[in-house]
Amino acid sequence: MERTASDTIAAIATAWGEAGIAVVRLSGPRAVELAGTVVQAGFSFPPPRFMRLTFLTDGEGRVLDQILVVRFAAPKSYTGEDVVEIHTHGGTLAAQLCLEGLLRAGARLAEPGEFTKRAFLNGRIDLSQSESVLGIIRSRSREALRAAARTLSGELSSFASNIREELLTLQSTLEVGLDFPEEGIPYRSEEELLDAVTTIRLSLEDLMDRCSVGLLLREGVRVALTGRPNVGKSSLLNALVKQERAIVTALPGTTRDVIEEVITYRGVPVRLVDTAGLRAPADEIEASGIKRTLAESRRADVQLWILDGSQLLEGPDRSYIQELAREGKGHIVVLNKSDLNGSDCPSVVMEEHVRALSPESPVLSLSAKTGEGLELLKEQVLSLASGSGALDAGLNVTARQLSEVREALAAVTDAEAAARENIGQDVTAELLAEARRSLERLLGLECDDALLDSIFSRFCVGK
Ligand SMILES: Nc1nc2c(ncn2[C@@H]2O[C@H](COP(=O)(O)OP(=O)(O)OP(=O)(O)O)[C@@H](O)[C@H]2O)c(=O)[nH]1
Ligand SMILES: [Mg+2]
Repeated sequence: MERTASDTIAAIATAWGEAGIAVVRLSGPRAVELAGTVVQAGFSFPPPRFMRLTFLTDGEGRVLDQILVVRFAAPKSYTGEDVVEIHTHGGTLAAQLCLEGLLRAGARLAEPGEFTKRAFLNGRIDLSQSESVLGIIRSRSREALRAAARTLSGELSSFASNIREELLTLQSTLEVGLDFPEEGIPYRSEEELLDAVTTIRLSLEDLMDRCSVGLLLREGVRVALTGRPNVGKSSLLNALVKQERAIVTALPGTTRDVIEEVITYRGVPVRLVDTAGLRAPADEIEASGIKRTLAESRRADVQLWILDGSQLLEGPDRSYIQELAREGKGHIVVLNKSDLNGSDCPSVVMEEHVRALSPESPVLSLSAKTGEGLELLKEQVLSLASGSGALDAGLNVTARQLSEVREALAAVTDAEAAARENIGQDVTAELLAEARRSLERLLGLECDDALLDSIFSRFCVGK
C-alpha cells in the first residue's frame, strides 16, 4: 500500500502479552469509518472523548469481544487527526483480530513512532517534546521519568526557544549596525555586545547542565573499580551491590575477568565494573584480564583507583594516580580497609601522601568490610558525573539534542571571545547565527526527512 502522510494508520498501542486490556489505535481521516467496520452493526459513535461499550465483530458479524470505543476529533487529538481507540480485553488475540479487521478495511499498519511523528508534523508538539515521549517510555527510574515529563511539558522547548529569541534579537541589532556603517558607530557598543553574549552563554551553560543530568538519569554512569591486586576491588563491588557477586580471596590476582553489576543511586543507574588487579601478569590468563582492565578504565565515566589504606603507597600507585590526574579523567582515589585503622600507616597520613602527589584528586577513606564511607563514595561518584547540574532539574534529552546544545554553547563561547577581542562584529554575528541554527535543529524548526526518520524509527509501533 502506498504510504502517504494522510492515510489512516492503525496499530496495537499496548505491550504484547496477557493483560487486563489492550488498546488498538487508529489515526487519519477514515478513522471513524474504518472503526465502524469492526464493531457491532448499528453502533453509533459517542461524542468526542466519551467512551461507549459495544462488541468487536469479525467480518461476518460474529462477536469476538466486548470492547470500549472512544474517538477524538481533529485537531484535538494526540496526532491532530481524527483518532479512534478501541479497548479490547488483553491477551493479544482480541486486539490482533481487531487490528486485522481494520487493515482489511483499508487502514495501513503504522510504522514505529508514526503517531508521534504525525503529532509533530501537525504542530501538536515540537520535536524535543516528541523525543521526550520516547524518554517516558524508556525511563527506568522515577527521577528519569520526571525529567522526561518536564521535557514533555515543554520546559526544554521553552528554555531553548527563549535563548533562540535572544540570539535572534542580538543578531538583528548587530546586522542593523553592519548594514549602516555610515552611521559611524556600531549599533551596540563593544561592552554592551560582550555583556549580551555573556548572558546568553550563561543561559546555555545552565541548559547544558540540565540536559547532561537528564542524560545521566537515563543512561547512567559507568564506574571502573581499578587498582593493584588484593586492595579489595571485588570486596567493594560486593559491598556496593550488597551480595557476594565477585570472588574474594586473600590471594592477589583473584579476579581475572571483568564483572559488571548495576545499582541505582538517587535514580541514576550506576554500572560498576570490577577488574583484574594491575601488576606484571603471572600468566597468560592474567595478562588478558589486565588488558581488559585497561580497556574498561578508558571506557568508564568515573574511575576509582583503589588502594589498601593500611599499606604504604608504592611506586606503581604513584604513577597510576598521577596519570589519572594528568588525563583529566573523572576519578576518585579510594583508601580501602579503613577498619584496619592503618596500623602501619594511618589513613590520614596516606591521604596526605596522595594529596601531595596529586592535589586535585579527590581522596576517600572507606571500608568494604564494614560499609563505612560507602554512601559518601556513591555521592561523590554522582557529583563527578553530574557536574554542577542538580538532579531534580534534569531535562530528558537524546544524544542528538545534547549535541545541538553543546554546539550552540561552543559557537556562543567563540562569539564571546570574538566580542572580547574586538575581532569584528560580523564574525560575532556569524557565530551567533550558528548557535541559533543549532537550537532550531533542536526544536525541529529546521529539520529534514532523514532526521525525522532517524528520530521516530526508534519508537515502538503504536506510539
Ligand atoms: N579488613 C579488611 N579487609 C578487606 C577489605 N576489603 C577487602 N579486604 C580483604 O582483602 C583481600 C582481597 O580482597 P579482594 O576483594 O579479593 O581484592 P581485589 O582487589 O579484588 O583483588 P584481585 O582480584 O586479586 O585484584 C581479601 O582477603 C578481603 O577479605 C576491607 O575493607 N577491610
Ligand atoms: Mg578481585
